[in-house]
Amino acid sequence: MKTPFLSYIPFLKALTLLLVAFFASTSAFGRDDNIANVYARGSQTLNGKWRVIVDPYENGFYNHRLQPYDATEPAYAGYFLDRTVTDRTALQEYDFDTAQMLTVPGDWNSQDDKLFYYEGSVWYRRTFDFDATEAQSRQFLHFGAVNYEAHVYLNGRKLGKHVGGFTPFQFEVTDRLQDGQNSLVLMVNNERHKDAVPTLNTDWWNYGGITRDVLLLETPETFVSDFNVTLDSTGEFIEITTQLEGSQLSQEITVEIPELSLSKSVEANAEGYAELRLPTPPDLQRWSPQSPKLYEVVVSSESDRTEDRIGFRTIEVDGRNILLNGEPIFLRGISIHEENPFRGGRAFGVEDAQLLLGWAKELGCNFARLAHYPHSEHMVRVADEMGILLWEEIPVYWTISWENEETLANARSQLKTLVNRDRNRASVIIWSMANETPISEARTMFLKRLVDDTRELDPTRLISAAMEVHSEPGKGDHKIVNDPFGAYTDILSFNQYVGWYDGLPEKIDRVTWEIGDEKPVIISEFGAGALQGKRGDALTRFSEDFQADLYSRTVEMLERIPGISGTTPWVLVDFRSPRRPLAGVQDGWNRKGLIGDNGVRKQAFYVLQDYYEKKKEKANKAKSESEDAP
Ligand code: GCB
Repeated sequence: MKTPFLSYIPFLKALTLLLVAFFASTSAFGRDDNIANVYARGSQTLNGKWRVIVDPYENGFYNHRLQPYDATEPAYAGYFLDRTVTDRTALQEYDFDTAQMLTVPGDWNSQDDKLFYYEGSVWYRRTFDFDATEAQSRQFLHFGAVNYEAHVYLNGRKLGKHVGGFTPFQFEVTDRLQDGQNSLVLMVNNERHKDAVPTLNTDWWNYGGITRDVLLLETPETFVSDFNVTLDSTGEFIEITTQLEGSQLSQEITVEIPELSLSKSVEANAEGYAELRLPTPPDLQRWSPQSPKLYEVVVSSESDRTEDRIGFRTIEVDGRNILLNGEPIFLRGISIHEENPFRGGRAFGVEDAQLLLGWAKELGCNFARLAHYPHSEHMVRVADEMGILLWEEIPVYWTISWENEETLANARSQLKTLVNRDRNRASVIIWSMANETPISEARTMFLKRLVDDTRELDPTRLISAAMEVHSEPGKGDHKIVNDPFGAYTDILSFNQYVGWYDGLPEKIDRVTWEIGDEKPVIISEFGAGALQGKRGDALTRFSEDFQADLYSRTVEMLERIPGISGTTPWVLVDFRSPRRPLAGVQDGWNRKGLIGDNGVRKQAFYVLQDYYEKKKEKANKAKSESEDAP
């Protein structure tokens, strides 16, 4: 018996829906790799005022049967169509043209009191003009970061979806742009999920929104999409790799460092890839915190030219020592959350980076831990300029879903994007895999996978993770660092809170340390909460006096730790955290900053500054003695 054609229709509809959903999801992450150094490209900024619609029920995304509007193409409804109401009889329940505005980059929580606690979806819309006659051949949309999930639409059609709140992503839009006005719409969702990276529970505020730069980039048809220029581990060679993208892949590539009168050409292979290994010019000045020398590097092909400012240095470990340019260095560090206390909310720009890293400089730092997620590219570029070594990390924090393959894929993708973004930055010396993760076989295998990826992507830098400290029952004064994950890292780093979460500060004077393998040691966190201006004796919790006493004792203790190579106390500035409700003291702020949320330095700031000054003097003395030695 023949089946009547009509009975196939629901099946065909379902199939179409499935196919569309499949194609929508395969473009889910836009381009695989981002274009290197977007700031050297011709671009139009899409920062500024965007129209927004707060959509807690996601009415702009789903119909009343909870089917996504963007699963059919063309879509018949959905806020991303950005329809304007032209007819007074039309029934339309949204209108971007009259909606409220927010500034991009910027989180929504700190721009509107009503959104302070909001975790959910917000639609963003911005229109912009594009002049096809003036433009280069190809256009790409670049987002510095959107927290946490972004569905991106251009002129009513979906470009794709991106997951992960702190890493950049791009879409090619060459064939999607219209001559004249264009409508760019994002649905941004910052809900927390158990299986996400980070997971549900963190000690920082979950700022939502388009939190970093948005740019419309242009390139020639075939262009230099990526390059890496670095000193090899011996310091004898400059190693260069470049990648072309487009239809003319076999081109001559030229790399120049004009200040060193260096220029070399090579033929890219059929895949557009080229590599060069050049003897280091004898007059190359190494990058270091004392002398953060950057060179202009130009990479050109027959069809394209791009550039960057790059420093050259080596970093390695030798027993318990970290060697920068072959010399042992003590890392005088500080941990930093990417927040601007003056404006409130997520920090994002060059000025923010100068403010935060300027404070670190004033403290006497030569090192900073960018906690607990990738900070903006501006932070890393400013650190390159200012001479601050960096530890960078991804938000693999506390209780990640170690057994979930998707969670692992998510963490791997965030790490890869971060490494690709920053591998030309001399300031970055450490990639950190995780923070305070509970020991288990599944956890260690998860992190080991991240280590393997990182070593493959970037064999030139050191690997670490902020691990935890343990004590045997009844022996609380004896601290042991023996996390099995330490076997895979180059540095043993751990957070410890003796005197704050673990006893009172006098305990610091008593503790003894047993630290695993013969590797350099970094105390990646210690600290105490203090409300700026609150006074008391050294035992009064949340007083500046308590915090200063804890710092005095801890810096003395550091000197008793075998192999200590540096520290990044917790933390430069007070930062927002929902875990800190104590009224009149915390009021939603983690108060462990050395600087209050009003920008005023606390007493402990000066204790650490003093310690760093002495460490610096000691290092200089040792250096001049060794130089004087016969
Ligand atoms: C930690 C975490 C950090 C917290 C800090 C604290 O160990 O790594 O994210 O903010 O302690 O203040 O408790």
